[in-house]
Amino acid sequence: GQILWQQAVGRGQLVVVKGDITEERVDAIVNAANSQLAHGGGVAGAIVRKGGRIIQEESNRLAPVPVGGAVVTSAGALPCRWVIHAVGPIWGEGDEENKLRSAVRQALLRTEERQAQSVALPAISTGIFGYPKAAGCQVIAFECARFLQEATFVREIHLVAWDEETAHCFLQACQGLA
Ligand code: AR6
Repeated sequence: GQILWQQAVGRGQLVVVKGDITEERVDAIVNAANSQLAHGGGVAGAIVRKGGRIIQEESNRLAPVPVGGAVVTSAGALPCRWVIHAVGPIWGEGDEENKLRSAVRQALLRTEERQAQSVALPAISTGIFGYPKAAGCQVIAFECARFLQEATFVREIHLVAWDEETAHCFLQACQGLA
């Protein structure tokens, strides 16, 4: 994708990218999944269409995943090595901010456990799940920056925006980091 912004955080880099997450040149990409790991629409649909049904088949063996959790499958035909399925909250179910924080953090922990160096995340929960975009992007950017301060293996986190509004929200959130 197109790099919109990049800054050193801790020993790593936080990068805002505009583009399709399935094409990112990173070790792992994060999927915005539901608890059943039934990958229908949105970024999940794109990941399974491009990566192939092995991703859905492995997912079926790992489901259900609690809201705020994250699990790993292989990536099929995608250029990355792993897909990390993070389950964000549906807006309106309650305690959404903490659940989104947890989903991001769990996804990054799964990345670190694989000793992967680079990972790309979409704006989890802010599409079909209805989390307000600006607020959601702020939570995601903050948790990624925090993680980079303490990570051993993870050195590069890409925040990938598919649409213009999300790109703007990720940029605002990153520029507002302390
Ligand atoms: N690359 C990067 N970002 C994308 C892409 C892409 N190829 N496609 C969409 N987005 P969503 P959610 C953005 O709806 O809100 C699925 O059906 C999109 O513009 O994918 O967590 C799952 O199976 C938005 O900014 O995820 C779940 O049931 C962001 O990704 C449910 O949707 C997240 O939108 C999850 O909903």
